[in-house]
Amino acid sequence: MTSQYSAKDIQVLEGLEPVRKRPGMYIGSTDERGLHHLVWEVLDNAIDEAMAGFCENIDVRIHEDGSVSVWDDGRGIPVEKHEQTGISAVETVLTVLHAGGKFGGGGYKVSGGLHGVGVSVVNALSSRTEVTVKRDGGKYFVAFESGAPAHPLKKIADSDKHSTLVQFWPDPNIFETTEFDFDTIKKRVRQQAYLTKGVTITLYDARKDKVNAAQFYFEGGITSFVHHLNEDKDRIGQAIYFEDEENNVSVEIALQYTQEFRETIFSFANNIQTIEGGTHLTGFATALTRTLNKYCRDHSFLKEKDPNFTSEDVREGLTAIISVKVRDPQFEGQTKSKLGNSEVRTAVDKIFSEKFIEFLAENPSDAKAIASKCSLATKARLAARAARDTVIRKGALDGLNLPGKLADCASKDPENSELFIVEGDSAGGSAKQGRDRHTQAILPLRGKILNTEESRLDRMLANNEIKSLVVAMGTAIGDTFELSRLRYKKIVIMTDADVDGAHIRTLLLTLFYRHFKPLVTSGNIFIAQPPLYKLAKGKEVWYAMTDEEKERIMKEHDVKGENIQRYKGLGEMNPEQLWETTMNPETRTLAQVTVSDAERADHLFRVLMSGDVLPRRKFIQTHAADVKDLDI
Ligand code: 0RA
Repeated sequence: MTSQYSAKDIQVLEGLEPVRKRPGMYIGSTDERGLHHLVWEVLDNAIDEAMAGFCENIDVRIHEDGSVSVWDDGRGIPVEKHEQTGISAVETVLTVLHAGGKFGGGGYKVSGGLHGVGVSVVNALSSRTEVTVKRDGGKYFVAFESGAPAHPLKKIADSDKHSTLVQFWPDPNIFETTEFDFDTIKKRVRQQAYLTKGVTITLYDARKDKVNAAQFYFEGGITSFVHHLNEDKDRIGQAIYFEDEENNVSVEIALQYTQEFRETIFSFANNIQTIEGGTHLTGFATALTRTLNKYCRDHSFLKEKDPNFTSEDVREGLTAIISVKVRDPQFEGQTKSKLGNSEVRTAVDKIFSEKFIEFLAENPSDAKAIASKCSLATKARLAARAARDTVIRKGALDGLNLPGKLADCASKDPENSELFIVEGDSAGGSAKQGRDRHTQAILPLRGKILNTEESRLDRMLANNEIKSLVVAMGTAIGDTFELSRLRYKKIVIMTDADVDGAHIRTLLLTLFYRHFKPLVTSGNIFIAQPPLYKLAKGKEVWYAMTDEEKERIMKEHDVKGENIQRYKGLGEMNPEQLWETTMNPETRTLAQVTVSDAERADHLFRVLMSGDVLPRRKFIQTHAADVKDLDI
């Protein structure tokens, strides 16, 4: 496909200096997440080579010294001289920002756009990087230190093989931690193996006391992924797989229904997970709804009097993977993880509806089981809405009056307004006194706001604490939810650093995740980071967020034991301290809540909030009369 592809295709854009100055701009952060980003970047390059059809094996290794290498048996990064830079292509790729050869359109058919910051970023953020390439009859070696050439490219042996090996030592001056996590990498490797049919990825951990290995090869690609996700679920019919290409968009979809209430749908564009969805997901959802409605009408599973299934109804219990490959992916949204290409919507819609209707026609018993599941979902939805309407009619969200406990801010501009949800009345009192009245509102929540069984919407709204929160936020809830009515741009959860605090935080996060998800995806939800310790010496005061920080301050400033106070709760801080350490926008740290890993979040909430499923099942059983008369 790319036989004339050579060094000249590689476009030279910028130098590496900005990367070391502002690493966050390129890899998001310098914490554990940012650190692993380096691995994703190097792995993505090898995966690209596999997607292009040139590589079958990839080995990822965590070495004994903590460095990481990725080896692949692809074509090898070109080693000939690059015309624009006068240095070899491989050195260009490693030292010039955005020189991956992915930007000229002459290289790979597709490549990851989101993580595609280029391997030069990895080089820039590593104290050492070594690259060994086998191709063109030779074995070549080149090394860099802090991004700068340390060992020029040299042929060190003859070889008739072709492969690329990139090994890097993350720079401890840049990263807060340089310790890689086997399970994090394993999860990623598994996911990439699912998405890249036929590639074998092996992962080794050679670190002392951590020796471990895993290998992934999925003949079935994303169908295997669906099987894996549904392992412990009660499945409906077989797993279905469709694959086709339309308008230069290649589309793969695997799906299977289950008896679950929740949907598990993951979408990918060029092997990058698109947490915020996008055009591939809307194309799929529209086609799924339309096709099932048509099929069920034509086969009288939907009677004349029945309303159509909603998109929600047909997704209940559905496990699906939608994976598209596009030449020029446009990533949008808050976290740049939403696919924007409009041609993808039509391609997915067309391919899926054609193949799915064919499948339903050829597999009537699966079709009937799916229709039955959708009808059940509709009944449950209507019953739940009736229950909620009753609550609302009874005045749950009555009076547009703001709750009495809310100490609102003076500003009416959401852009500069913040709502602090504070645990307990005493901390609430300190927060009210310490805050910036102009921009910061305080809503104290008393005690356990909810128990886990009460996360159903109508019961939630019957809870005064939640009701206050919903009214204060201004967005309403359920079908009437509107993000644009949010009264505060930032909603900050401020709880104690103890078990109760963690519980309340989890409950609130569940509430936001389940019923106000747009607030999470739009980045409106934050968690305050109050200090754990106060250290004092004479008139000087320091605050420490972690034990490590406390130790460091103790050593650096020679603070004796009795001058260290451990904060057990927010209530122990006076208003000035609370302001200074936790609320003052100039000095505080806020952790932004993102649904960065939808699968993990879903799992966490499911495990912690397993009460969510039970009451709903009970609820449906209560309405069994409605459900039983399904004559299918
Ligand atoms: C540019 C062009 C060619 C291959 C590669 C890059 C390449 C990059 C990486 C990164 C990790 N593994 C890799 N394998 C290959 C193709 C050059 C040709 O036509 O032979």
